[in-house]
Amino acid sequence: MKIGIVGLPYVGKTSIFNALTQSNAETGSYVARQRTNVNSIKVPDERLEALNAIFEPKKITPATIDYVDVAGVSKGDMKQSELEAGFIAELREVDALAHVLRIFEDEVVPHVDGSVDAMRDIETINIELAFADLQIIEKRRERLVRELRVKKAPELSHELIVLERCKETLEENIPLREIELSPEDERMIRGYGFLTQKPMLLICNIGEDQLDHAEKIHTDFAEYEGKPKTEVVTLSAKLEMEISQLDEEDVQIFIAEMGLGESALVRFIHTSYHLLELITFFTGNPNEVRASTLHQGQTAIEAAGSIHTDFARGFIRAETIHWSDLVDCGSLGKAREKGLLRLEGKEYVVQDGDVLNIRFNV
Ligand SMILES: Nc1nc2c(ncn2[C@@H]2O[C@H](COP(=O)(O)OP(=O)(O)OP(=O)(O)O)[C@@H](O)[C@H]2O)c(=O)[nH]1
Ligand SMILES: [Mg+2]
Repeated sequence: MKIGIVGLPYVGKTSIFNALTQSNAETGSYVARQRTNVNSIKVPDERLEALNAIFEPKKITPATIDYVDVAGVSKGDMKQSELEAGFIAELREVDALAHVLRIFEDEVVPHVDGSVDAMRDIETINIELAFADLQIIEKRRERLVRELRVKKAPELSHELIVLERCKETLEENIPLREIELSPEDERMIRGYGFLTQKPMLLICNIGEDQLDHAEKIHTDFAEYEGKPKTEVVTLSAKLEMEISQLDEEDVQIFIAEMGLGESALVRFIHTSYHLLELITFFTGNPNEVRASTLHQGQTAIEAAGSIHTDFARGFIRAETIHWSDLVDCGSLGKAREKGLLRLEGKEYVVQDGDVLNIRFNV
């Protein structure tokens, strides 16, 4: 899973990237703006600890999320063709967008539009993303119209109708993630990598001095939170970046002292999973206990294939048990004795927390 971090200049994108991925990318300079930062995080998961006790493996492999902190260019700086080749091309590949919004007040840090106004900024970025999508639609439409002039092709006519609808939607200032499409149409247009179709996580970047009002600030965005495939997270990038540079022990003390509860980053990760409708399944043996990510509704054979193509090619069945049942039993052997290991076939829809023992033969 890959998440692209977007937003206006100097809103704290790279600070959040650093906090999330424990990186040290440069912040707050012109040079820093030109650079795309890429890194992945290990998804913390308490269930891995419990499974560690059962399998006693040589290594534990958590699930990962990749983050891309795209160079913070804005339209004014570049020609459309350069934008398209640069950061927009990078964004087409991501599964979701995290839009960082500046809420923090700091006279030292300039705002490109002169004042702090997150609602206005959401619209500014939405317009930019919609504009990029409209360009793609325009190009494809021209080609379709040309092709349809010389031959009859029902699937192309249908595509044209769907694209017209997308165009009208964007022109009404509605992102594509908000329209309802049939599953086939959705799959078809997903091929274009439309930016406004991607799920959106709004990250309200508040200052350390605003922590007490975090809930109030969050509720100001309730309207957005209610929209399809949209979630809101409130955190302080600067604070989180500082926390991410502490030792594990100090983190706990610090979080308790600041009254932060669950760390903002853990919240961020959980929200990302929810937004993307992801689930986690586990595999375990004496070598490795591993957490992997799937989309809700994906099947056992897809789970197998996500680990290794051979597992999918030679898939026979998956011995399946919910992780908590396995932990209650204490071992796979005990679980088998008790008849708690189910034999599931290719089409089995994997559930969050399943432990799969994939039987295959190649
Ligand atoms: N006071 C305060 N400053 C912050 C906060 N988050 C970021 N900053 C500062 O804002 C400046 C810009 O932060 P960056 O993380 O580089 O922002 P960016 O969005 O990556 O900026 P560009 O890549 O240049 O577009 C830096 O000087 C940060 O220290 C915050 O929560 N509070
Ligand atoms: Mg940056």
